[in-house]
Amino acid sequence: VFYRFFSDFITFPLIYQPGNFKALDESFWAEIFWQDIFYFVDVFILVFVMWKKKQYFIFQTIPSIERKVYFLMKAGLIFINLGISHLQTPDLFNRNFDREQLVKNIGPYNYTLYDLYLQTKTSAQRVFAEDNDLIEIKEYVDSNYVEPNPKYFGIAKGRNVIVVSLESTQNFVINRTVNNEEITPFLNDLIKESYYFNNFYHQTGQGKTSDSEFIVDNSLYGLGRGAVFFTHPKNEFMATPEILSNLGYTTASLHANTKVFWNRDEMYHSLGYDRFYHLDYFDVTEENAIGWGLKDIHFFEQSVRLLKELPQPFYAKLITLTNHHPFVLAEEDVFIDANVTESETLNQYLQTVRYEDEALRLFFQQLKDEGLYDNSMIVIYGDHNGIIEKDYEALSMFLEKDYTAHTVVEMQQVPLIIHIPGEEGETISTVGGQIDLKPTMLHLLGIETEGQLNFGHDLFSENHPNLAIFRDGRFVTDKYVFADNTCFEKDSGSVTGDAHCETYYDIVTKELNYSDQIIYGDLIRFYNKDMFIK
Ligand code: GP9
Ligand code: MN
Repeated sequence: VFYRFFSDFITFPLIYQPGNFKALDESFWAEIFWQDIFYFVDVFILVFVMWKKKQYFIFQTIPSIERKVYFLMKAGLIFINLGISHLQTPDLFNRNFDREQLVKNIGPYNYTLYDLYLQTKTSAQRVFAEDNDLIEIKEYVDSNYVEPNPKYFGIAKGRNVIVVSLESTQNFVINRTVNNEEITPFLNDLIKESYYFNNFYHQTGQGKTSDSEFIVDNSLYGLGRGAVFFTHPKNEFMATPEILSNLGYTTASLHANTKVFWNRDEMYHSLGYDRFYHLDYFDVTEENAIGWGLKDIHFFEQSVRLLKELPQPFYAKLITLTNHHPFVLAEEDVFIDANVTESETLNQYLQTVRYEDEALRLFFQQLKDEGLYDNSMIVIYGDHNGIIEKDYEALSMFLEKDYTAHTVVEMQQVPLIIHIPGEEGETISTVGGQIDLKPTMLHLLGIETEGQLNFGHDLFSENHPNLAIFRDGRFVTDKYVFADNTCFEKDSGSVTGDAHCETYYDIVTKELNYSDQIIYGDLIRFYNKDMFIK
């Protein structure tokens, strides 16, 4: 069931965040089928036979020597298996973030043991880390720094920053219609007067929304296993809120869910948020809530009241919720008839996205009414996919594309809209991802980022590397897409020679592993902070 929902294998760190699982109830039941009972048929048969035919079962102690031989042979087999896998795919364990390949090569049982080993290893990593570990990484990051584009540097200087994280919002909904009606009429208009990035990807892993928050604020990758918000909330970071807070901004996060969800209350301290407006600050009633909580329209409305009270300039992040799996809406909130695909989930998704768009329209109106609009920069991005693997085929059909690994990568595109009132805006096709947002935003605010430990690059820079690395090792460049161990041409989607992708292979592995080392080793604590705030 976990794989069905997340297209991923469970890892040990996830087991330590059961608080989140409770809220996933609804999604869990939506993904469980009655046929799943057949997985347990052997257990039923065994219990039945044990009960009826007791004579078949003789319980006796195995002699110690036989036990030893058994375990030795078992261990031997595991090592042979791992050895063969290593020979076949030498990079397998160096790229252990690619769980799909890992499980294919060593099998689910060995994978579980290996994950346990990783769990032990990474837990000890902080203790053994030292300042020298940071030097090589810092050199790598410094050598990849790209200069901001002077045309855009500082164009939003002194403004408030309103970051809106759109739950499960993928880019394919933009400029698309169902039954001749736009799915996102407001956003379609907004992008005409904003910087709209139409080649922008989410890079989240198992930490989903929390990963997107982490990546956006830190310009580091989320972890390959588990969610940083849960595993390393006490680490030292140099996140955007902390940097801005030091420069006199008020920093806040607004989200109408319990404060402990994704361990936000703890993590936000480390990221430098001065204030966290969580569930307790919102007025939630039976009428204004659905599914996971406060409906977006009400969330925005109540948030504007809170924003009005914030000392300016502020950096405020608003996280929406209604467009969350399983995408349920009250009848009065259905603004579009989207019964257009085989998949009921996808149809519902199109409707909840349409609702979210309406909520955004009203939000902008309220910002204007309250005098918060003109002096702000509004950054809107999608946190991660909403449509899961089960519905990829239906989605491919809806998009009129073949269902291939290349199409699945395309589905990982999320919208990024940077709206600066007074600026004309343009559509920009640079290939980038959430990791790029920190330097991009800071440069727009006129704040230098050279010397910071950012793995991303300013999306406006003329030297942006045009590379988006996904947490599982897939990647996209301006010409190629690497997925499912295959190299594709980006535009045509046809398979091309591996050599085109191989050039990026080392960079990708290096970046992901360096970023992990920073988090597991808590390496930023060794960073000389005077160097990064200019
Ligand atoms: C929960 C919200 C959704 O507070 O951010 O989390 P998700 O399941 O999308 O990670
Ligand atoms: Mn989310």
